[in-house]
Amino acid sequence: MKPEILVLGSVWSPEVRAQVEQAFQCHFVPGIPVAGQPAFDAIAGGIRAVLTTGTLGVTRELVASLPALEIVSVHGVGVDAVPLALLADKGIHVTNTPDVLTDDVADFAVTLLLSAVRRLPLLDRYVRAGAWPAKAPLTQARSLKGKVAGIVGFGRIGQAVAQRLQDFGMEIRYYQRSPGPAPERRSASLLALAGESDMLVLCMPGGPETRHMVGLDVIEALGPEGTLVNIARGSVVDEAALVAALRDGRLGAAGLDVFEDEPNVPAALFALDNVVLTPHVGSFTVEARRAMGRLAVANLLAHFDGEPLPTPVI
Ligand code: 8YV
Repeated sequence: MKPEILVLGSVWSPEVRAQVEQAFQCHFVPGIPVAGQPAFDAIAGGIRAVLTTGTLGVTRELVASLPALEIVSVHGVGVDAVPLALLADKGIHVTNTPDVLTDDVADFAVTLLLSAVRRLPLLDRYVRAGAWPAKAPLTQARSLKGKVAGIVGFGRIGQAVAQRLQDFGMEIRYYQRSPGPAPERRSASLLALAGESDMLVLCMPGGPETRHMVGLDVIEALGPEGTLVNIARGSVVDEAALVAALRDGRLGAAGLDVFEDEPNVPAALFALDNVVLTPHVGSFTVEARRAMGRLAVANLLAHFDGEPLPTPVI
């Protein structure tokens, strides 16, 4: 008998679907199922694994309704949508998909930074609106070269971003709570880093420990000439403070791929020329998503074959 698994979300490629359908008895559900729904209650007792996305994760309630659960495989590097302590207590494994998305996410952080600093969407709108032949005024942008990039969260993705920005001629500084490589580049605090940096790129993990780490004080320390890029999680920024600061010029510009209440983006941002908005697409390339899908499935296969998990979190 094939193990029975829940596959949550609607991001699965035909390749992933074919792989899981071959190895498992699959129940595809677009969102998080809720106990009490007859169709779910009928299968819940037999579910031994959940394959889920980084943003959906699993809820405590879902875990409580799956008595036979052995493993949660997350398609993504961030596991902030998964109650890790609860799952560890129950002896349930959790895996994620690190490394295979690092380069594409780092490329995207640089894309957002350049787009915000050089105001790419504004220039695109300028041309489309016929403002060029009309000689409408256009102000000059700023360079990256010679500026200080502050990286918050100096893990795999943060370091990959740093490497790229160094090649643009930027000076790299960083902050994270734990000591990291190149200690001479680590600022004493996030607030200090924001004061020392022209551009801040957020690469830290989400979750309760980093919630609203970037508040009004950090935003104001970055200042009217500063640029903020967030490819981490919406939860790491006090979004209301960010919107207000962008609106009244206390922060220069921002490039945002993630938001507090995805897919809902504060409507106040839509009217602002100093912000670039994208729909959580850092790893959204054919290559990264293919590799993430394969790794997420490989973790499930290894578990049921009794092999070591390729990329365990717990
Ligand atoms: C995806 C992500 O949006 O890896 C992460 O943590 O946020 C993204 O790559 C998501 O996990 C896709 O399932």
